[in-house]
Amino acid sequence: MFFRKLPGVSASGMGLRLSQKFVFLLFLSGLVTLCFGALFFLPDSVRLKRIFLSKTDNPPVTVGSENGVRDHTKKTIRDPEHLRGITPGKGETSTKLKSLSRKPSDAYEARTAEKTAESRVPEVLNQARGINEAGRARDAATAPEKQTASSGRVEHSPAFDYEKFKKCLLKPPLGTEQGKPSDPPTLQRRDKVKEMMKFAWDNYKRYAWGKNELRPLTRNGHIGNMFGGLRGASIVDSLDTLYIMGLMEEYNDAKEWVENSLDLNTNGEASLFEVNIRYVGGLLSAYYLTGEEVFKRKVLELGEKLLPAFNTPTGIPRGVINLGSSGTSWSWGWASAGSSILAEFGTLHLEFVHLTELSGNPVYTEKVMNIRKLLNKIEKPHGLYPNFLSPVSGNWVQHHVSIGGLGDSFYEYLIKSYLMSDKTDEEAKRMYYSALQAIEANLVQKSPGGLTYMAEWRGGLLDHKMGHLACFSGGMVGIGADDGAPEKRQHYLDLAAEITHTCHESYSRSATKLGPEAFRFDSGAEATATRLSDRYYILRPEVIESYMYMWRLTHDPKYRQWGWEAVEALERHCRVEAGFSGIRDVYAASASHDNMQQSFFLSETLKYLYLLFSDDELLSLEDWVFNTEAHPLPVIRRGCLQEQEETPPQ
Ligand code: DMJ
Repeated sequence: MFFRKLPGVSASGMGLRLSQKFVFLLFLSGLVTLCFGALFFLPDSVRLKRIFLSKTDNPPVTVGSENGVRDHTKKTIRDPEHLRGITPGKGETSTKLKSLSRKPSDAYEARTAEKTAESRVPEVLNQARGINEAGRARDAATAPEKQTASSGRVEHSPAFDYEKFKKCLLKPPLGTEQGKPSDPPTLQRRDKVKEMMKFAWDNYKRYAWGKNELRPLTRNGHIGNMFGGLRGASIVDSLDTLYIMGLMEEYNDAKEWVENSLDLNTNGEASLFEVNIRYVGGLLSAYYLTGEEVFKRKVLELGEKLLPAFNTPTGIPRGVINLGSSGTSWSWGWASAGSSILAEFGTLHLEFVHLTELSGNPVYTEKVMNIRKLLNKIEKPHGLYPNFLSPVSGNWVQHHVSIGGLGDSFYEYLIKSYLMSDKTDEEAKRMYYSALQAIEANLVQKSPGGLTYMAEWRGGLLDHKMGHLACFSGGMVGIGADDGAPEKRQHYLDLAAEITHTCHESYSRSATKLGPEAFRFDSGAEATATRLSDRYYILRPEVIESYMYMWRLTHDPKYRQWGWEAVEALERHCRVEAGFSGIRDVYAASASHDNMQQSFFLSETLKYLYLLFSDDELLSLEDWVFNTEAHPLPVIRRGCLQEQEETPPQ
């Protein structure tokens, strides 16, 4: 009817009067707005939505880790050479099912699948409280200062007092010649590790200064796409290692670079997890060890840039964030149905609590407590935590459970949150021990040859494989042994020792005496890789990490001996003329190198080796917890700090 020419009415254009045209345009714009608005209500999977809406809701195609650091950040299409075989879960599920054994109580899976389909709405409603809180936290994230000023909720504590903090440490802390072992052979070994660090560092400095990692064969730098335009990952990851080893000239170069060249105003797409564990963790440790203000300034600036990642309906952050002013975030393209990864959003707690500690701004702790709250509340299959969770609905997306890649450091951060709180964070403690109970009931297995291992769980089916990444769990179970039920202390110590033994077996059964990326316990295999794609070693630390913890807990000399075997193997097979390199096949006596000196080699592998050959006072476990990148963070002794507040300076 709008198009009909009315008799006796002067008209122009399509024969409509001016007022009619106006009404028509009004209607049309209303219609367009309505259609656009309706897009928001479509499920994420609808293509139309992906075309029209911003990245925040949609995975990009090519984001991921290029340099093969973690399983779950590696599914990129950019560097296939490095990625081959580093992607558990990718296309594996169906082929594996044949070899998997069924556990008795898997009716749960069917029940949960039905339930997820039928009762999504009520579940979402159940989480309404969490969502509202996430919403509040979201506001704080986008305008932390405004929030601080206006809400009255955020109290900025007085500026962090470094001197008072130092007084609360139990062991004489810092300085460089700490932890020197009194027996000459151990000291010699420690010196050897220090020499390895200097060699790795010097070559990085010479050929790759300011880049993220060194490529030791081609003698150049590697940037990758994990850190969103941030540079110098090897520098930030090395600060604390250089410092505790007393490599002061090198440490000073590193500090100067952070001061003058670490540019946080980048616009790239970064892994929230990797930036957190390496940059935030590295800068925090450097600050706590040295008291140098520059590290505090930088880490607080960086911390603020991470906050927009939490802008989701549940407050569960997405995996990828733009560090620029847009602050958009999205899920990894490879993570099913736009999900977030347990090991990523579950590995923020330690660093974020310390960001609050240093800034006096509670927003960081609120963010991670909100994650904890949701995880605590949500129903868990057999008490287990699956690896994929929707940041939109707050429901599990798949039922793959792993203590290795995708899950690993979430469990680690539960027990370490408890320890870092000076054993006051009872919720973290409860969650850790009940997760461990579920892991023991469902995943811990004994091989026919008597090796204890942690299998993976795929919706009730066991995959008899253990990843190198999962070998951190020997140390984790060990450090938690003292704080569970007293009657279980010995049991946990035994379990920790058994897992560490199995991981050592995965090393000693190879020609190079280095362990593969994943080893299996089926089809006659016992702690060996059966697939070509699992045979590589990229200078990972987890096995040595467990040796270090087990040494500290038991002082059984075998752990130092195993650590030394690893040093010899690294020297023989990974040391090349211009640094250290990963190798492609641990079962081949003559190595084929992958041309990458990972930053975690300097931050973790060499640091754990150095600690293994040092006295226990160096970064005492009473005072420090290590983040998952081996950056030491101090136990927060609230009582002592408060006492210090009350005591007037002499
Ligand atoms: C490191 O970046 C961290 O240890 C992380 O938690 C797991 N993987 C690598 C080293 O293997």
